[in-house]
Amino acid sequence: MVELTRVAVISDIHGNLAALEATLADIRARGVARIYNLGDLDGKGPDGPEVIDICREQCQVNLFGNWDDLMIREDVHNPLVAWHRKRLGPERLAWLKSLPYSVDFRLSGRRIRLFHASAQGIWYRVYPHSERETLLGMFQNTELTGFDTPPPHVVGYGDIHHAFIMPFFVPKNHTLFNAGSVGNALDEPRATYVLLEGVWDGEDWDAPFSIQLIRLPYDVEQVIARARALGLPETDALAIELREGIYRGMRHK
Ligand SMILES: [Mn+2]
Repeated sequence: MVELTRVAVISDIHGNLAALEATLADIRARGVARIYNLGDLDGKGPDGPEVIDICREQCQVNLFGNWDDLMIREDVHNPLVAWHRKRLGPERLAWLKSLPYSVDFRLSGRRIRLFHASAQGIWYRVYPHSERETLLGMFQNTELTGFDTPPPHVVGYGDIHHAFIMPFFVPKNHTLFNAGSVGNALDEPRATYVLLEGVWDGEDWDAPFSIQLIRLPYDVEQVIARARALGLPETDALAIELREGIYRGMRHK
C-alpha cells in the first residue's frame, strides 16, 4: 500500500477571512499535509492583515499575485489600494514583496508547477477558452519560472477566479487546472480550492494521482457587514461579487 500525500492548492483569498477559515477547517478535516497558496492574499475583502498573518504561519508556500503587486507598487494611487496598503503596514508589505513567482514539485511521477497567473507574468491572463497555443504556453519554462527543471506535466494557477480541471488530449499526460478563488469566487459564490493527492516526490506514474475541486459555503453576510463597519471602499461592488459571483468589471457589459 503506497502512502499518498495530500496538497491543498488555495488562491485568491483577497482579504476574506471567513472564507479562509472555512477552507482551512475543511483542509484540516481531510488530513492535508501541505498548503500551497498562489497569491492575491489581499485587496477586495476587508481582512487582508489577518489573512496574511494566517497564511504566513500555515502555508508551506505563498506565491506572488497581481494584487500583491498592486499593494507594493509605489506608482499605484487608487483609493481602494491605498486603503488596503495602510491596513497592511510596512512589515507585511515587505513580506509580500519577498514572495516567489512559482513552485515545482513532484507527485506520482508528474512534475507539477504552480504560479499565480501564467508562465508569462502575473498580469498575463489565461482563460479556459484561450487559444490552444496560449494554454500550452502555461507548460513552458520561462525566465520567470526558471530553466533549472524540465517543463511540468501538470500546471495549476489562480488569478481568474474560475476553477477548472483540463486534461489535454494531446500532448498526453498533461493537465492544466485552476484552483479557483477562496475569497472572491466568480464562477459560483462559494469558497473554492483544489486538492491534489499522490506519492510525494514519487517517480512512479502508475501510483494513484488525483485532482479534486472543492466548494464550501461560508458566511458571506458577515464579510459584507465587516467591510461596511471598517469603511472599505467599493463595498457595494464587493457585496455583489460575494453574493452572486458577478465581477465588478463586468456589471455594465
Ligand atoms: Mn485575484
